[in-house]
Amino acid sequence: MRRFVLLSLAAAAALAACSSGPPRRGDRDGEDDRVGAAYRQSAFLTGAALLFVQFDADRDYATSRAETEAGARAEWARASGGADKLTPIVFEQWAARALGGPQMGPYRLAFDSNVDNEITATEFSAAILDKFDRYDTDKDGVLRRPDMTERLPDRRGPAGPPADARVQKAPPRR
Ligand SMILES: [Ca+2]
Ligand SMILES: [Ca+2]
Repeated sequence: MRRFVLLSLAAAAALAACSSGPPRRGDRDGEDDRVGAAYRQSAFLTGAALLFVQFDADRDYATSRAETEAGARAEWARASGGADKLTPIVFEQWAARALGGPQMGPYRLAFDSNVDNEITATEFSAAILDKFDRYDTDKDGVLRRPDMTERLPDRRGPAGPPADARVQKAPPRR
């Protein structure tokens, strides 16, 4: 059973920008096979996954909920610089550094739960823990690398998308 989750357009764009990005159909069958194989070995990773990897304090390739809570507190301290709220501009600056770009999810509105244009420490941690719970599909309280990556579909499969169809089913939205 193939499972598609995640992914923002920005993540796909970032992937496209790297040297081993999505293939173009080659002129020769051999080239097409080679590029197709590389494409099938590619995977998506979200900005949230970057945080969860960072939160793995004991470096056991598994991020527990406790590590995530501690990591969210530490990240709040870095993002806020001691302020009690994040303005949109400050959030975008943090997102650019921590998530890989201002257009990488999770987006600001996923954090600003009361939509008052400011993000409090409580909102910040809650949004990150919400992401943790959504990624933790088997509900064992731990995220491992396979919980955070998605393989691209085989573009040449019978039901596969065209080569430029980079986005699969959207993640659950808040
Ligand atoms: Ca760990
Ligand atoms: Ca708010």
